Amino acid sequence: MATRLGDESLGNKPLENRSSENTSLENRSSENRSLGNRSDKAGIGEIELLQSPDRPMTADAILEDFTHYFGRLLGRRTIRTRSPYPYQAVVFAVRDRLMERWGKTRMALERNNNRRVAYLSLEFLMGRLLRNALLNLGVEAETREALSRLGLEIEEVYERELDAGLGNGGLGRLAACFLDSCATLSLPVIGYGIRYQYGMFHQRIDNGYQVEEPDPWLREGFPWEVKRFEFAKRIKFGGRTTSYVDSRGETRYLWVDTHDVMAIPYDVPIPGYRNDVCNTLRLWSAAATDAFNLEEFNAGDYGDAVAAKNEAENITMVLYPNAETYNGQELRLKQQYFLASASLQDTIRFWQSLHGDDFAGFADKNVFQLNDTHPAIAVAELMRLLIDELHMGWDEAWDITGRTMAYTNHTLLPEALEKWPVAMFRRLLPRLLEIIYEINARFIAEISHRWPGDSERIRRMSLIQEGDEPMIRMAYLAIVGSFSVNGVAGLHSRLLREGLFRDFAELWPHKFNNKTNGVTQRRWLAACNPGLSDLITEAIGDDWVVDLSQIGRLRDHADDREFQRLWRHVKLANKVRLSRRLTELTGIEVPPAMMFDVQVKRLHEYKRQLLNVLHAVHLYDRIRRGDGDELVPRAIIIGGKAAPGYAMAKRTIKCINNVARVINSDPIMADRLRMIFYPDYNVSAMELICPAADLSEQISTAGKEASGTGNMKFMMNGAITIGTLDGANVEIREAVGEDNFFLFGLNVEEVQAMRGHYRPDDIIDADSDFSRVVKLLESGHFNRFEPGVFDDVLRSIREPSDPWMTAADFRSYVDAQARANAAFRDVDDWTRKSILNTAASGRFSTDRTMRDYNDEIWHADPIVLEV
Ligand code: 26Q
Repeated sequence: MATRLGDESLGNKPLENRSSENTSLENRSSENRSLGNRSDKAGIGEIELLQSPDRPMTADAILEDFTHYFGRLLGRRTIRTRSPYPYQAVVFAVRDRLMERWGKTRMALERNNNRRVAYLSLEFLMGRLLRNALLNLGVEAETREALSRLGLEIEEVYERELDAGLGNGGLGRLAACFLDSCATLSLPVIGYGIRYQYGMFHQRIDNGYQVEEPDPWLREGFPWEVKRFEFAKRIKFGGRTTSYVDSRGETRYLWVDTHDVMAIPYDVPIPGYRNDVCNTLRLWSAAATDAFNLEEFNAGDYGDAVAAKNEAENITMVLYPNAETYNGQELRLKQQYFLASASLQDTIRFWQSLHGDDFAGFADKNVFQLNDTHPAIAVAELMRLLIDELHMGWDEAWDITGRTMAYTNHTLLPEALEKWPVAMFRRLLPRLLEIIYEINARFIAEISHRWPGDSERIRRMSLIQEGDEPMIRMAYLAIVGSFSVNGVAGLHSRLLREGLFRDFAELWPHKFNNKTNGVTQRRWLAACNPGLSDLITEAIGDDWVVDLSQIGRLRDHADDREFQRLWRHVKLANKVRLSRRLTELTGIEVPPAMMFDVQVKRLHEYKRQLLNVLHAVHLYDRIRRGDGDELVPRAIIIGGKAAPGYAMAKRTIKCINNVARVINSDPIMADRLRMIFYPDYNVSAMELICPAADLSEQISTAGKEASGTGNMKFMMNGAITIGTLDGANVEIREAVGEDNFFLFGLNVEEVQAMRGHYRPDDIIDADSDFSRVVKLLESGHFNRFEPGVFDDVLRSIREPSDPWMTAADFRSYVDAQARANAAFRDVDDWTRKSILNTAASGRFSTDRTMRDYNDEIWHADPIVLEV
């Protein structure tokens, strides 16, 4: 019935050309592991090399391997600390140890025939990998020792690694934390993503303005990756569709005259924490089908041939730096389809290598988790592969699709919901458009059956939004094609059911569920905050590293004066470390005794960095007018990137920098108030920042932040949150107790109730502090020689239609800040609150999140390695 889907799956390629998979690791049966053992499995000889004995995990052996790679692979003789080579040699030494575990994990997956999860994401914001690999392997001390014998400090080597910034923010970092937790829980999860040649842009601040610079993170090579050319896939674009009736009288569809691109996988190892499991992140890179296109060469079209190669490779050239808004660029749609098709073909190829053409059990053994709608085209692509390439009937294919796809939503903002023009689909992916139309026709029939005559409902729920420019609603495609739809915090999931996806929740209530986000405590506490980590382990043992619920036992120490003193000592050391870095970056001195009041996240109006600025100006105003005696010295630290096309967000950065400049150059403020914009905020910056924070700013308009995960990192490191009842803040406050959280602002219902009769001017006029702040800003005090630069930003606050209702929450925010200020003055009590925050962070581990996904969505059995 079905034909075999080869690695270069083109229905019209002869079968003989598709035999490369027979040499794949996946095909090596576990019985054949002696040196030179031949087998005739699959009719083609395999020669399996005897595994060399595992490399010892000792300082001696690591040093030996380091020396080998440094000299013989990298061809170096002299160690220069600032060169990338010591770092690379360490990675190669560590990678040897990962390889053994990687191979064993792959064999176990094959042997156990586990249900497997493919996590499909356009973003994996991995950051640096070395420190976490050493931590998880348990060889940090040994590696430190090996390097110190060479006169190298391991910290300097860590610093030499560039961030793998293949993501924008929360959604991408969440995917990276998920991978760490899945490997640690031995869950059979493979991450599928894109190997962008340029990751998230670097941000430079020039006269207060953001300037974007490219991120050529692969320039010196990425020593973690392994190219797996043998698993390359062919991806089609363009062309047209035709149909014919086959010998059995069935209509078959062909997608022809396409412009094909190759997807080349690069694998990155994902080690679990001391469990010998090593999972895979498979990143696809685009390449031309034939680098040397013979026909075009022979025709003398050398230029055209090379230009075509360029166009193909453009697909994975750059990460789109948008967060929370989509913009309908064609290349972005190509990226999405490229990822979806390559990853699905890969999964099908793996299935066929074990089961041949029998797809009966496929849906029981595979799940595709869609990280937002970005890879949602996978719903239609799986249908296409099953129907067109494997010759399955519609019903059988739809059954498999609907039993394997699961969709996670990450946003409530309507402007962030992806919609692609039908016309663009017709041009780029004509066969997928046909399939989406067919899915929609059948779906609409289902609605009509359930609600006869309700044409308004059909219009609302249709996958196609009608109008001058008809659009495909990707979220609806994802919902219709999935068995599970989840939000990322309790409040967010409720709002999805009651608002954005209400019609769908009414139709399929069983699909909707919540999975509250988390962060991995291995990176976000153990690795980034060794001081606190050691202190915690001394108090309660080290089980928390793999079982964060244990951290609750810290509560018993919250009132212990000596423990409090040690806790403060660690926090101060972390603040000294951050303070030094701030001075390096900005030239500004920040006394570590100050309260470190931190807001780091993408710039967006809904996150309300402006509200933070209003408070900063208010403090400045109070100190200037001599009303600042009760104020504790405070450093307001703000960091984050604005999407290059988001004018208002970029103006906000300028505004922060200008206010900061005035504050920091006023001698009266010197020891009382500092304001810093942290340039080029990224994963590695957060590893330095969150251990040093006292106050965590989570101040979005209620109902707008899906979850937040920075809030969890700060909490875990003993910062206290000032925040609204939004996203996971709600659950953070429940966990830590209302006394240990500075709550302010309208809740979701109050925000909704105020719409329509919101009068910001009246609010400002009725509040003298607020009036003074606005007057200062509007007077040009912070933009003396730059008239008008803040007009748009300031106008937005006075707008009755301001969706973010910044003015509505000003008073309540300032009051909450005053409570934080008072609390900070009571050193012991603040320390107690800090300890209680860390102690209450147990629920916010991605280990818990991943257990929830697995128990309620995936139902995969853990990997069992051969003993
Ligand atoms: C879409 C189309 C075209 C180009 C870019 C995009 C795009 C890219 C990234 C749209 C959105 C994003 C990122 C969204 C995001 O990071 N959302 C955050 O997800 C976190 C993890 O669940 C939550 O904690 C945050 O609340 C949510 O804002």
